[in-house]
Amino acid sequence: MKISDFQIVCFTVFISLVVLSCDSKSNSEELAEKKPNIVLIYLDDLGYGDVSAYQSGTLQTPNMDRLANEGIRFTNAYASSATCTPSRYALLTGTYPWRNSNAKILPGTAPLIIDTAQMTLPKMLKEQGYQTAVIGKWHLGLGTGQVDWNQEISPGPNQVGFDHAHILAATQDRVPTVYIENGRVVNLDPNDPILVDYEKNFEGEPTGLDNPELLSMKWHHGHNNSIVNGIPRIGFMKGGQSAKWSDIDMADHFLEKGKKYIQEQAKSENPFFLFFPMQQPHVPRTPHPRFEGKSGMGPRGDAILEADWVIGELYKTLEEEGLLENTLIILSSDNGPVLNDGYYDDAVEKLGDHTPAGPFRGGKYSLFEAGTRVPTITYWKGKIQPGVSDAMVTQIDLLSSLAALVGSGEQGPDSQNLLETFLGESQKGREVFVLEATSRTALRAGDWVIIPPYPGPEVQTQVNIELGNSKDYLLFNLQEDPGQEKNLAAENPEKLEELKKIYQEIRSGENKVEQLELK
Ligand code: NG6
Ligand code: CA
Repeated sequence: MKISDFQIVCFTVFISLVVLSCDSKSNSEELAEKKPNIVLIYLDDLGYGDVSAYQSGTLQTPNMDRLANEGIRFTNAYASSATCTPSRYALLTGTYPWRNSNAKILPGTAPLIIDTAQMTLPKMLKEQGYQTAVIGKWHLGLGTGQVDWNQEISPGPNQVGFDHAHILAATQDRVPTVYIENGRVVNLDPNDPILVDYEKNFEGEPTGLDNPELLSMKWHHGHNNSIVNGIPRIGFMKGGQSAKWSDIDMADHFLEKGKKYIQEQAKSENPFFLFFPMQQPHVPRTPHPRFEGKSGMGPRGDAILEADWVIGELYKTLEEEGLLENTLIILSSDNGPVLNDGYYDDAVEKLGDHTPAGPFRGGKYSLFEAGTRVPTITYWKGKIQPGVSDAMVTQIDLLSSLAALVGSGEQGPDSQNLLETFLGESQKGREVFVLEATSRTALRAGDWVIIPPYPGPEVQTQVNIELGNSKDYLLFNLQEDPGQEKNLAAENPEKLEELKKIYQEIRSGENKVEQLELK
């Protein structure tokens, strides 16, 4: 049969119509298709061994395990610091925290430590058409000095790239113990203004130190200032009664906000970025009564189970909204684990055989591995093939890597583009990394770590954690000795000298990290 001209014309018209109908999608629809949503779940003080997929502890965390087992489980991933504020600073700015002397554990009254002119992860994503939100713990400072908590509080998250912000200002153990939404304290009664001070108490206000009879949780060290909900806190606060949060409902509170945000965004054509920094298992550990006793390890274990449940609920929400195939989920922690961090809460007594630090030495505040080596997972249904990655990646690298994902050329000052590694398409990680712990630094290079000499106690006795302070250089080979038991400095002086040189070059800013070649 011969094909007539008429048939050819009909066929051409048909093809053109098909092409046209595909083309008729709006720009933002196409954008949304190309650019995945990003949900960054960031726990507070969760240790490497606290996630059961990491096969070291005895807690069961099925929801985190699902992400780990069906995504990539990173075994060599680092928070940038062994404490909260510096890690968060590095995560959002792609800058080593030790470059900013203000990036250290902040009081609730500290000013914002991110320059509003600085490039940030949410700003970069916003420029690429993303809606951005932070829901959870902030701890990067607010305002410029003297914050009036009864007025609009600015600058804050909204001024560094977040379209929407529902936060707690600092930590759960620091005042003010209120939620702040887009610069305003939530549920504040103007007739009962909030006053906050970190130096002195307000006359007549009870404190943990003077009024032990009012406490439902006892302080062990620090944490003996104002009492809120029977829990003594760091810092003094007066007023704002109607705005005070309920500690046991905090997980449900942030979950509800997170779910609502995802549901709203599902209706929008733009991709979204949800930064979801959770308060668990930081002190005071106040799991909802439904989780009480569930772990057999006291409130710390129960709070981790609660967090795991929240993560499962967020996952379910993404699933129900049909967003799983178009959402990259990243999960990590801001620093390593601690048991007694200032309250008597049975974390030490009921630990049993659980190993929050996994196979590593130290913990929160420490230059040893457990301070910064944290559980880290990437999950993207249908896009990321399940696997385990031993590549060295750090939270500093998320800025450049996610920029590459969404088609932005942004590069954080110290951030490396490891997108393929984060997506499991490559096993190539960083060569070198300068980690930080309470204003001290150490170098990880290849399989090696050097910790320079630091004065100060070897063990912080109150929290019972080895800090990594020593009179001499410490040198470890992590491949052979992940527990950092054997100091090789004396028997391998060549390696020590090689690493000292690299460390000094990076710290003095002479060399960009990427340019360094390990022998
Ligand atoms: C410390 C607190 C600790 C915790 C930490 C910050 C005392 C004695 N200890 O100063 O309880 O709040 O700061 O933790 O006050 S972080 O995870 O936010 O860095
Ligand atoms: Ca923390």
